[in-house]
Amino acid sequence: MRPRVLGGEQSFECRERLVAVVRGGGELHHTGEALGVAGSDRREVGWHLLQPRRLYSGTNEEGVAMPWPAAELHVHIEGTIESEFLVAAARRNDVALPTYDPAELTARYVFADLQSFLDVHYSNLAVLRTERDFHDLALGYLTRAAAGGVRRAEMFFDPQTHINNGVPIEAVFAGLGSALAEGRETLGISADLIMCFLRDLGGDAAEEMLRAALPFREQFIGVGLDSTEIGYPPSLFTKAYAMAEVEGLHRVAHAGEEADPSYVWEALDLLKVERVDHGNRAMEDVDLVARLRDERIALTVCPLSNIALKTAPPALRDHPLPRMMEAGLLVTVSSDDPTYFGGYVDDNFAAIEAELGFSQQQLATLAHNSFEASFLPETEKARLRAEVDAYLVRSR
Ligand code: ES4
Ligand code: ZN
Repeated sequence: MRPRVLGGEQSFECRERLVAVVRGGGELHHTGEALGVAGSDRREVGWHLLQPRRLYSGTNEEGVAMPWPAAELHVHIEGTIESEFLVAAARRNDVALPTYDPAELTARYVFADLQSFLDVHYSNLAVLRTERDFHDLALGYLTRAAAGGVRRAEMFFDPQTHINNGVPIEAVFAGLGSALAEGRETLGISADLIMCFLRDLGGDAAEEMLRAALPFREQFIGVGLDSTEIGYPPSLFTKAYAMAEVEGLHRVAHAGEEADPSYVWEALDLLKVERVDHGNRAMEDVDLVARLRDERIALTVCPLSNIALKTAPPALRDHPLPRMMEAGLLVTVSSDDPTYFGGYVDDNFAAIEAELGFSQQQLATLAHNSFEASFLPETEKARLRAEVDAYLVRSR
């Protein structure tokens, strides 16, 4: 058992159990033990954190506590790299780390702002070298996400980082693609990829990246924009997003995480985004709030990320999430980079319930919104919203 206390001034305490995702005889198990899976049949797929069930306030038909059914619309697959996985991949690929003690690595995940996080995050990614690394990373996340109630994941990945590390783009797509297929088959989780451009590499690099990814067009459903925000406004990426639109790709972008509302306006007007990632600072501009509300543009808010990166007040109880919902915005809750920020989607839901005092009805609205704002077909959205309704009835 490894207790983990979320940082800052939060009183919310989240206890999790570190669990290995183990494959034996073709089946996936999540367990800290070998589970009787013997010898060469056993392979650790990844290390992810499983939530004990007692934090969940709803139940299944048998009365067993269960996490809310939800879609995760804002998760960077690279940000799910648990320290144990990081160490295992570093050893396997002969990549140097500052320490090989997973607990020590995790203890260093204390950040002053977005950039101080990105520096650690991108430096850690040097351990990802092979198709297997990408497969194991994504399958570990999907296993953990499914255990936490995620029915649908729209996952960001940063191919420019891996290409710059000397990894062939084929290995990235092959590893992620096979993990998604396996997740669908063995876990029943629906998942797709959104390719992010690194904004600090600029617009020309984004266009070049998109052209290089077009042979793999069927393996991703959209484009996004991440990394350092301030100084790299959406306007730099107008041409890359226009190319993406021609290709029939969905368009989202991080905006208003650290930078002012003009970045959100640009993302809407110039990039024609269908969702805004974070978007917290949109609340500073009443005209922008009205536009987002009227056009039903979703904001993928990440409460534990905001606390960890100081893009929201230090205590979760002061988070703007309730005000965003009261303003009529289509708000969803996601984990962003769960390894670094202290939790997965279900942990974010549990934290909101504990610290913001959200009612079951309010949590159901967030779960509903997550499916509504997803890129799933309408029939799938309706089926999953009905699942939320059934959960709500049992949770009262
Ligand atoms: C990110 Cl929290 C956040 N913001 C911007 N870019 C990112 N990449 C990974 N996490
Ligand atoms: Zn993000």
